[in-house]
Amino acid sequence: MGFIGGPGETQIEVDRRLISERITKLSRELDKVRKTRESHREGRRKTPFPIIAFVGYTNAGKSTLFNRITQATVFAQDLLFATLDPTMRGVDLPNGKRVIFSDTVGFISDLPTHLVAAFRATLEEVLAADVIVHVRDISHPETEQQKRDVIQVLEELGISDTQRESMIEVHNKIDLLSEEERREIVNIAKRRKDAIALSATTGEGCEELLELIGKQLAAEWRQRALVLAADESAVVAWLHRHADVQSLNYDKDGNAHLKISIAPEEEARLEKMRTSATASAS
Ligand SMILES: Nc1nc2c(ncn2[C@@H]2O[C@H](COP(=O)(O)OP(=O)(O)OP(=O)(O)O)[C@@H](O)[C@H]2O)c(=O)[nH]1
Ligand SMILES: [Mg+2]
Repeated sequence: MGFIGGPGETQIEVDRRLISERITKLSRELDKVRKTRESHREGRRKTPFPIIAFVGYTNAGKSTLFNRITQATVFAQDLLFATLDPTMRGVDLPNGKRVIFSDTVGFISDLPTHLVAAFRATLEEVLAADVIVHVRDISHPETEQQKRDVIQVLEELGISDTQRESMIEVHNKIDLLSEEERREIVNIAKRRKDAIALSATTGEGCEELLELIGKQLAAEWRQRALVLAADESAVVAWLHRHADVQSLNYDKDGNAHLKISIAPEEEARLEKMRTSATASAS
């Protein structure tokens, strides 16, 4: 009994074989995830919406938060990749801005060395994120160590300065804390501009997270004034979808005078659109 190996195989040899089989299987699975993601990434780059990536230690509550936030307000039926990749979903923020949320694979310390590379590869799409949301299990006894591990992985991955500056920290699972601890954690987060205490399970604090994400996106945005000719109404419509239109007035000639706030990449698109329109008109 308990002896399931071939003739002459000791229990330790059997264990070793089973573990190595398990590792091979895991490697293969990670490889598959990476390949699928690579093929989707191409399509994703073309999405006109900013990407918000949830990262964090395993079990921190990323998927729970992802589901809570995206279930209430999902609009993604029309986006092809939403059906291809369940870890990406679209949401309208409270300020009306449309974004894509991305759930990622959780980080685990003491990963076997040869799995680390595969794991990192699955995380690479975080580099394409406009805002990184670091989800932490604030009720976990090792939450500080976990945070350090995650930050180290992100640094090694090579996140940009802008990503580092706009990173949001979610202190999740506050429902598991005592009343006193809870008050303290909530207050600490309130004093920081870049942190939110919440519970993905009860939903408490989730709305504030969406507001904060909206603010972080807007922080990189540029304010500008713009005059568009009467025949550029398509551009005005486009701006309503891709920028924050703060004011819009028409003069007697039908020119539109706008004050907008716009993300750098959208501004580049806007310039391109207007140049090509002028070129084809002349
Ligand atoms: N009490 C409580 N439990 C939570 C909360 N958020 C998540 N959980 C639980 O924590 C466990 C892990 O949640 P997941 O959302 O799967 O965690 P994850 O970060 O996606 O984990 P990985 O995918 O492994 O990286 C689940 O049992 C959740 O029900 C919370 O706010 N409060
Ligand atoms: Mg998950």
